[in-house]
Amino acid sequence: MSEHEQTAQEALSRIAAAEDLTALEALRVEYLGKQGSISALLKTLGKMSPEERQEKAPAIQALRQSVADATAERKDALEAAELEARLATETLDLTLPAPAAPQGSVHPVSQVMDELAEIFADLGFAVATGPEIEDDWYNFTALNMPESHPARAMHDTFYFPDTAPKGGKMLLRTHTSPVQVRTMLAEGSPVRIIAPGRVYRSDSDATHTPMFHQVEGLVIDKGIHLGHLKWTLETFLRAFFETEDIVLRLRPSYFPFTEPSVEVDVGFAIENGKRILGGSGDAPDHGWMELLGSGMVNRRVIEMSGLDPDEWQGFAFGVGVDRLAMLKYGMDDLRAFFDGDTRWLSHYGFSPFDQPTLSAGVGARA
Ligand code: 2NM
Repeated sequence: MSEHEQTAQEALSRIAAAEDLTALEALRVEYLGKQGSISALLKTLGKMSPEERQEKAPAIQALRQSVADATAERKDALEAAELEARLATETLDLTLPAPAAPQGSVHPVSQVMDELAEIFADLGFAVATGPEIEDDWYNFTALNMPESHPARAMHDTFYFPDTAPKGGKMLLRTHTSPVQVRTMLAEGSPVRIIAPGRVYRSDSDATHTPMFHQVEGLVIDKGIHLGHLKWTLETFLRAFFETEDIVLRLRPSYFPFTEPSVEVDVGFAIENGKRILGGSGDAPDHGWMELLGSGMVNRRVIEMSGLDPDEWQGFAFGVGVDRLAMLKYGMDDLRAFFDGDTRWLSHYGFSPFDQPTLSAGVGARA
C-alpha cells in the first residue's frame, strides 16, 4: 500500500468514528486546514518539476478529495442525528389555550394599502403588482430615462452585481412605475390601475428609509386631461382623510415620465401647533404641504409601453404610503415603521377585524 493510501485509510476511519461536530471539525483542520497535513502535501506539488508533478498530483488530489468527501458526508450524518435528538426532546403542547388577548396586529402600512385599494376600487381602479427586482429597462428606460439621464443618478439605485437575461442591469425598483409599463404592455388600453408596493432607494435618515412604500396610479383612455387628474386626486384624498374640506394646489413641476408634470399640495391649518389638513393653504394660519407628484403620461412612455400616443392619453400619480399613514394616524417617526417593536405595533396597529370598507368608513378602528 502506498504512503498516500495509508494516510487516506487512517483519515477515513478517524472521520467515520468522529463522535460529534467539534471532533469532526478538529479532524478537518488537521488534514485540510491551512496548516493541515494534506494541504502540506498539496504545497509540495509547487516545488516539483512538471514531469514529477504530472506523476504525483493525481494521487494527492484524490487523497484530498476523498478526505473532503468523507468529512462532508460525516457532517451531514452528525447534523441529522443532532436534529433527530433535538426533535425527540422538544415537544409542543397543542392543547394549550389560545392567548386571552389578540397578540398580533395589522401594520398601519398594510391597513392604509387596504384603504387605498378600497377607495380606488370604488372609482373603477384595479390593483396591479409586479416584481421588486427589476431590470433597468422597465425601471428607467421605458419611463423616458435613457442610460445617460441625470434622474437615474438621482434615484440612489441599489444595483445587483449580475446582469439580466436580456443583458440589462438588475436592480431593486426605485418606484412602482415599472408595474404600469408592464400592465400597459401586457393588457393594452384602456387602463385604470393603482400599483402599491415596496420600493428601494439607497437613502437613510430621519425621514428616509432604504425601503419604503409607494402607491402609483395610472389612467389611460381617450381624451384624458388634467381635469380628470385633479378630480381623481381630490376624490381620493377626501375619501382617505374622511373630510370634504380638502383643497388642492397644483404647481408645475418636472418628471421625465410625465409632461406636463404637476406637484400637488394640500392645504392645512395650524391648530395648537399641529397641522390639520383642510382649507386653503393661503388663509391666515394656514399653509401648503407637498403631498403628491403627478402629470399627464409622457407620450414617449405611452409609445414604449406599446400604445399609440395619438390615440391614447393618460394621467399618473405617485405618493408615499408611509407618509399617508403618518398624516392620517399621527405617527411622527418614519423609522419606527420598520423596527418591529411590539409596543409600537400594539399602539398603532389595527385589528384584523377593522377591514376598511366604504360603508363602515375606510378609517374605522376598534
Ligand atoms: C410620480 C409622479 C408622476 C408615474 C408615471 C407613471 C407611468 F408609468 F405611467 F408613466 N407611473 N407613475 C408618476 C408620475 C409617478 O410619482 C411621484
